[in-house]
Amino acid sequence: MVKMVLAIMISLSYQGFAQGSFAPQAGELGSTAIPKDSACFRDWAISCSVERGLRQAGVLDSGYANAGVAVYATGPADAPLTVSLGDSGVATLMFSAPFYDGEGPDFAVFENGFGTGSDAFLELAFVEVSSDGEHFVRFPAFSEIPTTTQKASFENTDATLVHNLAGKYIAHHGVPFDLSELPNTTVLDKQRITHVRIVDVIGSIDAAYATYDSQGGLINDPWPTNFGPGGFDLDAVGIINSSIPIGIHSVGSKEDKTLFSIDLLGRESESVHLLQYDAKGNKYLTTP
Ligand SMILES: [Ca+2]
Ligand SMILES: [Ca+2]
Repeated sequence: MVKMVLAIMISLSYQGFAQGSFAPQAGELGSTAIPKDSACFRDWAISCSVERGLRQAGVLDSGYANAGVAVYATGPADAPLTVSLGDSGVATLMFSAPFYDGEGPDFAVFENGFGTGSDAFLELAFVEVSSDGEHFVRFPAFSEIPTTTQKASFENTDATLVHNLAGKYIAHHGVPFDLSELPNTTVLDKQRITHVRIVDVIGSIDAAYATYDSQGGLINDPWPTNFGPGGFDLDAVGIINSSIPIGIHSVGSKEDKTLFSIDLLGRESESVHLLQYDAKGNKYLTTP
């Protein structure tokens, strides 16, 4: 009985900390954040194009966000090297190979938020994917951030209040996205995704500039952010369920022999064979 009461008290106090329905910030119990160095990442963006948004939507002479360059969103997560999108700015990324809806999350998006627990500065963005570079389908985003007063330019956000929005987690911690959470549609092949598009959430609760979640609710995000690094700061997109084809990677050389590892299933681990070739390309040793 004592144990049961204790369990209920712990459960109540845990829920007491969490304001919202979703997973908490990186480092907190139950967080879904994926550290950038996780071995689950098999591929990273190889190209990124950016259409910057204004520093402040509705204020034309605010100019465009200009911090960073698009190439900072390619390769592994390495914030502070990020590209700032500005209000409703868009980044479109491509990869070494298509990726697919496998078990669990299929890719993750990295931003440069900072802070700990529920006290973190976060800038949010919608995430969309495409299998033809033309039709993009948006992940159903959820925001429970109260919308009674505008979140100020440097105000913090509790990660438990948002789901399926990039920027939910602090720098060097990826926000996972699972293709199985997308609606089925004939314009998207979930087993062959080729593009990821990131669209900045403006964050204003003024209906003239507001952006909305999948339930039609306003998303209240720090705003205005009228400066060069305004809006979502994209660091990287890491792919988990990549269909990188059979890989042949040089892993070193020994005397006149070159060593390769061959990834026969396009997946890491179990099926790696080590082959050795001489300088003429003749195979002379295979290890299982
Ligand atoms: Ca999946
Ligand atoms: Ca980066």
